Amino acid sequence: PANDVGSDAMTVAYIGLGANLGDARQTLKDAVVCLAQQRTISILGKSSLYRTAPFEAGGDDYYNCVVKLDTTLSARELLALCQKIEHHFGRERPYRNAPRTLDLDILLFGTDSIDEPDLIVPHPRLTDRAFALVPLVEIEPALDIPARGRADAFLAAVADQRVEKVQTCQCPMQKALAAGEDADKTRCR
Ligand code: A4P
Ligand code: MG
Repeated sequence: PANDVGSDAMTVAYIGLGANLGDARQTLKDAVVCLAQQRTISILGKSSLYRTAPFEAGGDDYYNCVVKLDTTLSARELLALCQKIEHHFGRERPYRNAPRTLDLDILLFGTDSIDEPDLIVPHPRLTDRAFALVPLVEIEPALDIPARGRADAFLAAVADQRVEKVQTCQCPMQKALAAGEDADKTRCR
């Protein structure tokens, strides 16, 4: 429609979601639904949910995941949307890296390299952090990070950071997978 925000050009972007306050698992699921309901966004993929050790931060374990999406928004519009969604989930910012109900970071926006005071893409700390890198490589094993190269090349350096997949799907396909059936036929998140 003519009154949609953004242009008609679509960009593939990756968003990292994190939470460690309240019902963090449920918050991440709801936030993915929230993104999917935007007219300007189509979800193309979602990683497993991961339980992760707080990195350079205190508080409880985090839950993290990554979504791949197609959007007509500009990077700046996508950032504004992410911040609006964080706000709706009750995000407060008492100090940097404070525990949070929901954090949405733009990890990649197409092949763009953006370096502005309030928006840096690719996310500057993406390759140092298992909680972002592991789910990203799960959904895109052959991913190239603009100006940095293959994403999976950075995995070894973050292998000491605790991240564990959480089984969220209780459907029959997941049970079949657990029972050892062909993973490709039973893939389910
Ligand atoms: N900003 C700049 N670039 C971006 C981008 N690509 N995506 C600016 C999103 N925002 C970007 O973010 C601060 C400012 O970053 C924003 O105003 C935006 O304009 P924020 O979300 O308000 O504050 P923050 O999250 O406390 O700081 P920051 O620097 O974003 O922290 P991080 O890097 O997000 O790290 N450990 C585990 N296990 N899991 C986690 O999810 N998260 C953090 C936060 C620390 N440790 C963690 C986790
Ligand atoms: Mg953030």
